[in-house]
Amino acid sequence: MKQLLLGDEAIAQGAIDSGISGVYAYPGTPSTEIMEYIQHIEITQNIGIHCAWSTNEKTAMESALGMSYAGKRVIVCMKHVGLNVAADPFMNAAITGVNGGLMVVSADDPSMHSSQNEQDSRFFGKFALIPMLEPSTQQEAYDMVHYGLDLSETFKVPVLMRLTTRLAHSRTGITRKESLPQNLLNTPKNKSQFILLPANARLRYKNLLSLQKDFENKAFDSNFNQFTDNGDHQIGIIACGIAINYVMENAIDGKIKYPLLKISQYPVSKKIIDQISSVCKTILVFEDGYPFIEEQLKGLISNNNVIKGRLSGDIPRDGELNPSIVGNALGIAPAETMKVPGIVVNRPPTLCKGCSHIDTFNALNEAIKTYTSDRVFSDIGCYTLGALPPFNSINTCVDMGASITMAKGAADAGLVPAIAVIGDSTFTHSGMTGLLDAVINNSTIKVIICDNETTGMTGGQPSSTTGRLEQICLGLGVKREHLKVIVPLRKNHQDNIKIMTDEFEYKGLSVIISQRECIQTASRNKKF
Ligand SMILES: Cc1ncc(C[n+]2csc(CCOP(=O)(O)OP(=O)(O)O)c2C)c(N)n1
Repeated sequence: MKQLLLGDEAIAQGAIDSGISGVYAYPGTPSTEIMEYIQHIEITQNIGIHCAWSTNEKTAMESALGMSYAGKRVIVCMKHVGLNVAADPFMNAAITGVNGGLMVVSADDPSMHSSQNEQDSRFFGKFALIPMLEPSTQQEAYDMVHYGLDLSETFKVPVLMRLTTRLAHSRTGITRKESLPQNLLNTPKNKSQFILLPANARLRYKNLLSLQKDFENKAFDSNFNQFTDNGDHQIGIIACGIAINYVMENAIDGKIKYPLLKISQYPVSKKIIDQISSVCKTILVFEDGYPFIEEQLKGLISNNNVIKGRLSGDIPRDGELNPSIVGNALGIAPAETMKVPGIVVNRPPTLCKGCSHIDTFNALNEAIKTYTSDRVFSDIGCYTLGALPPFNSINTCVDMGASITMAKGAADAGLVPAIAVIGDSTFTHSGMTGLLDAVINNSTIKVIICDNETTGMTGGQPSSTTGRLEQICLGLGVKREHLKVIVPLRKNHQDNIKIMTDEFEYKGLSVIISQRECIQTASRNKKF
């Protein structure tokens, strides 16, 4: 019987059925539903799968590596920018290798539906020199978790799965496999494998390099990669992951007349590319994200071939692909059924009615009036909407944690006071170390922590700070007399302005915790 699952849920179910003992993750669209599915399914408790949120992607990656060290299967999930945060252990996990199977799932967001950039995680897989999988359907996503964890245990390396928003967030029927039992506790036989002292690391690196041909051969033999020579050699199509669907949506009577190479397992080898480049002079590459394959093709095919894709300008360089873009590039007119009717009108996001951030920004806008309005360094979360009217309160939003550190840098440059606005989850994710820098320097920055007791932007996951935020700040060395807690409510407006104004005048570090539960989680908890 088929089970109707989102791409993210298919990965989660695939992981459960593959015998994982744990999933580690920090929320981030479009990856969040993987962890949420595992947390909410009954079997998780019955068979004891560890599934608590991590404080950030780096702690998630390292915990997963620890679970793999102990011999168990594990997945670690994040959005693409999360992989930047996890990059240090991710890169080094390729050198240590793994013991129990370890799969890293990174969900990319081309078109930036809910992200600051549209970086392509496939570069990280190539950078780390590990095998990579890119599902084109939810069924493949499910199957690839089994396959990937086996591959990871065969070669004793982490395996990266890269997917994109459309696949993560659309549903189809999945046929499940039989469930595997969890691995037994079993630490590595090689006692130096995980000790990356230079002498060991050099050996480990040579070992990783020696596996590259095997990874290529595996990709060549893989059922996830397929070549079909459909006869008309005028153009050859290479399509990766979800893009294969956009090609097939342009099929006439279910058929594409050009040779088609589907790539869903990496590394890309010359052998795979030869299949198509030997029969077609012109090759058109469809890949969501960056021109990852297109760039590599130059080194893999002859000078006589013509490569078309995002780099050549035949396909837009940015944004996600869709059936019309693919159809246009193939010279196929869109069918009437493929045209998107203009009934969905974009509307700008706004803070929820009754959101605590509204009162925080209203007070901040008053308190800052005696200074120039160019000094509020913000961060990523619901409160980033303070950038929009009617607030227009913030001047920056770059990456998680950057509010405090950018404010510090600006204060070091003489822009005092500099103000940082950061959410509670973002604070523990990557704000705490920046605050420690500011404490050590007694920087004249004013850190406003918008503590709504949840990770609001990604749907209300628990926040690591709840119930311990003041102690964390004090523990980091913030002075008691300059650690203020306010309640952002309209009735406290004047008091809150006064507290902010007084702290803005102080030449040194202040932290103001603006604390009121998120209106959404409060109503879910039936407090209203
Ligand atoms: C490295 C990274 N990981 C995850 C995300 C996704 N993300 C954006 S904001 C956010 C946390 C928001 O929570 P909080 O700071 O408490 O603010 P709130 O939305 O509750 O106001 C998350 C998880 C991201 N943008 N970057």
